[in-house]
Formats: sequence, structure tokens, C-alpha cells
Amino acid sequence: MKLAGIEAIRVAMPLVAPFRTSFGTEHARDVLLLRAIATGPDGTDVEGWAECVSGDDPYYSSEYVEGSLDVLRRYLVPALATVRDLHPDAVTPATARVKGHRMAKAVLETAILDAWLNAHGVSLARHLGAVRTRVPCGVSVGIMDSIGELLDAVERYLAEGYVRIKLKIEPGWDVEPVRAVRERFGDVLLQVDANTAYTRSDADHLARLDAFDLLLIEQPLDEEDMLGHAALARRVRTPICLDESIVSARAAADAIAVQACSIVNIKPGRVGGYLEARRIHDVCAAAGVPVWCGGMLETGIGRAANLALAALPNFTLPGDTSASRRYYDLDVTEPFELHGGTIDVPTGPGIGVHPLPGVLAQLATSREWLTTTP
Ligand code: NPQ
Ligand code: MG
Repeated sequence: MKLAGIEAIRVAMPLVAPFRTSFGTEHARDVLLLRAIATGPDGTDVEGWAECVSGDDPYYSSEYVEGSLDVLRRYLVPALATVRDLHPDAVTPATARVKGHRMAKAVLETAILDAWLNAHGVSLARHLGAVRTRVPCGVSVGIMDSIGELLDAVERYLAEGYVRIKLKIEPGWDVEPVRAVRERFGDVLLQVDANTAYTRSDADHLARLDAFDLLLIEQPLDEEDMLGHAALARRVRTPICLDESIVSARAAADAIAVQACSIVNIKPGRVGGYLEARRIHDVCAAAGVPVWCGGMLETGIGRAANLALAALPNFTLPGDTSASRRYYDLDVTEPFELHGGTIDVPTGPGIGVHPLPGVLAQLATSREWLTTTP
């Protein structure tokens, strides 16, 4: 396959409601999409689409949209010019000289992967090794101004059919909201996500969450504090799950080896793409560690690919793979909908979806061709 061009498209996506976490309140996403154009083996052109999960600001991770676009424009896309026969497996080696920037590398690899799969008529789900045609879905619920508001939100999501609730927590918003949700909604599958908001000295406090039979506590401590998580895992009964700390298959293997976590959240953007995400899945499966698919407020483009990943065998916990309307009134693709607590895994070639031209025309704020000239 020969690369003909890569276009960067930025799309303004207002959220249906503000989403508050320990690192800030989001009102909208400035989404970066890549559109790769390539010439397939039979001489006809194919498109590949992918979404970058960088936030507007470097508050969840060090990456952010302007930075991701900059490194794509200056380094990552030009690095592909040296590759003659472009295959998805060639993207990581071609860009390996660039340190970090995993979200930028992920969107590039995924756009090439989608184009290549489109050229070969193979779905991403099949390519990754999916074993399910639909996946059970959970929902992530932000920090609210009051317990009453939180209970109303959880009630709505349960009525929509979500099979698992994840509460965002931070110091001052943890034991009481968890208690309130547990008392009101009985034995619903429930977990919490701290996004690094606690320190090692909070271990006794976090152990109070043991009373509520949570599935897991996600990323309570700093992303670099692997041994702190191992110490915390010995102190609390609730399983520790890592998100921000797991940046590669090696990091996953190390975290498991030192018993820093017993469950792993996999986000392809955070780890450099779907191929590394599958390696993490395999490392965890071999160690008997369950995984689940995280979410980054994706549009239908990122959501479609996440559903394919979540259909792999060791994704045994419901993911943050919510329906389009959890985040957006108007999605860039045909909306993904929940039925019976599940979403169908796309079956078409590649990621199985593409942006609706009318929606893109309405929401795009800029379009730019990235040059492949080194
Ligand atoms: C998590 N996601 O699991 C993330 C956090 C998150 C669904 O809880 C812009 C960019 C907004 C990145 C909001 C969920 C974000 C973001 C939340 C990441 O930790
Ligand atoms: Mg998280």
C-alpha cells in the first residue's frame, strides 16, 4: 500500500453536559481526526480514519491536541515518507525515534491500519481477534455538586441499560457518594476512578471503600508510583486497576510482576495504538489479569475502534464504551446506540464507520494536509 496523503481535521464537539473529574471540568472536546488516503494493491484509492484522544489541555496526560498535531506535522507523518510499502506494522518502527507522544502515534497508526484493512476488506475486530459481536457497556459518571444530582444521573444511566457504573472520585467526594449509590441502587456493578488524586498517606481512607464491594479502584495514585500502588494493594481489599500508569505492554508486565494492580484499563491512545493494546491484552491474559476498555470521550470514529478491541476474549469487565448520546447530541458518525446494555461491534471493513460529510462540514474548525516530505 502506498500513502498518498494525510489530512488533519479538527472538530468542535460540545458535550451534552459538563464532565467533571479530579483534573478539571470538560465542556467540549476539540477533536483531532486524521484521514489517510492510500493506494491499495489493486490500484484504487482507500481512506483510513482515526481519532486522536489528546485532551485540549495536558491535565489527564502530558499530551494535548496542539502538541499532538505539532509532532504529527513535524515528525511522525514525515517519518512515513521513508517507508516504501506501507503496512500497519511498519508505523511503529518508522516513528520509534520520536520519544513518547503515544496518542499522536496511535492516531497515525490507526488511520493507516483502517486504510489497510479497507484495502483488504477485513474488519478491525476480526484483525485483532475479536470473539464477540456485541459488548456489554458501562458508563463513567463525573463528580457532581451534590449527592442528589449524582443519584439522578445514575438512575438515568441505569434506566438506559448500562450494566456498570463508574464514579469519578477525589478527596472530599469518595466514601459518601459511593455509599449513597450503593444504598440506593443495591448490587449494581460499581467501581471508582480517582485519576491520580490520592497519595500513599491516603491508604487508610481508601480502605474505607472496602465496605461497598466495588469491582475496582482505578488509578488512585500518581502515574509513576508503581510501588505505591503495590503497597496500597496490600492495604485494601478492593482490587486496584491501573489506567494512566500503563503506557505499554512492558509497563503492564512490570505492574503485574510487582502486584501494583490486579486489573488493567486499556486505552489504545494511551499506549500508542491498537497493536500495542492487543499486546497488553495478551500479557494480561497470560497472567490471569482481566482487562476492560477505557474511554476518552471519543466520537464515533474512536468509539468504533474501541468496540472492536473490547470484543477480545480477556475483556471480561464492561468498558467505558458508552453510547454516542452519553457525550454528544450530534456525533460525527451514525450514532452508536445501547440495546440491552450492549453495543454492536462494527462488522464492515476497517473500523467499520466513517464521518458523515454533512456533520463534518458543520462541525470542522480547520483542515490541513500534513506533508509526508521529510
Ligand atoms: C479515565 N475517561 O478513565 C478517562 C478520563 C478522561 C470516561 O472516565 C478529554 C480528554 C476529556 C481526556 C475526560 C473516562 C477527558 C479525558 C475524562 C480523559 O480516566
Ligand atoms: Mg481512568
